[in-house]
Amino acid sequence: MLKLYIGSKNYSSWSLRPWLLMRQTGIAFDEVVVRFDSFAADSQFKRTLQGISPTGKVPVLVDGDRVVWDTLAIAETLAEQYPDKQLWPQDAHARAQARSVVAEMHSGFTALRSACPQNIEAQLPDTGALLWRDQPAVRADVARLVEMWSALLAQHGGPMLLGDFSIADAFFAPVCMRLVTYALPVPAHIGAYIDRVRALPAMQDWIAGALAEQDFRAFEEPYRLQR
Ligand SMILES: N[C@@H](CCC(=O)N[C@@H](CS)C(=O)NCC(=O)O)C(=O)O
Repeated sequence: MLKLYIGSKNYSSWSLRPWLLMRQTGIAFDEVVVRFDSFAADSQFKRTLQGISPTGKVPVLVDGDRVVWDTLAIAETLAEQYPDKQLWPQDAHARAQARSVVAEMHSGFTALRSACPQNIEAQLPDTGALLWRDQPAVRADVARLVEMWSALLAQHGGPMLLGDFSIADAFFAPVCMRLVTYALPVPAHIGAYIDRVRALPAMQDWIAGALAEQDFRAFEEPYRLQR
């Protein structure tokens, strides 16, 4: 059985991506949650991952003696291993688009990622309003998302970015959650896409898991002093 090591569901945006991909497409796996305590060398988190993850980070996929770390490598490995699940779109043109936006997410959107860390249980609209007012780089990241998602939804007709659910939607799911947590302004058709992602059964399961954790990790909380 495949084993997926993930971090705290409330905070770990990278973990959400492969978990959602596998759960939503029916790829069976055992989940191993390594909740964040800290990322110090002697933390429980790092000690648990020792000998499993060469980077000491999550997510990590373990398949027998094969270890795959880093979300993009995990997604590609699963797509190769489960061709019938069509994790990438079937059409070569759509697949090239999906790969491009996934790579763009994997290496980019740094302003949005650093200013608006994932925090599913929190509601931070006032913080979001200040970030929106003061950080042009955050506004630029959101503008790029709106442009990208609008074009893909218009071209492929929805409901997901490339038509059916694919790796692309899994990669942007944490961004959808951030836009909600920080109440960043987006047009109605983008809000509707975000709602469809949040309504995916697997996404609902992840959100329920995140809400059940009830941890407060100060190093993941630039904007709150307590829960
Ligand atoms: N590029 C990696 C990033 C993974 C990552 O940064 N994971 C975070 C949790 S969301 C982590 O494990 N951080 C521990 C640390 O930085 O020491 C991927 O795509 O999987």
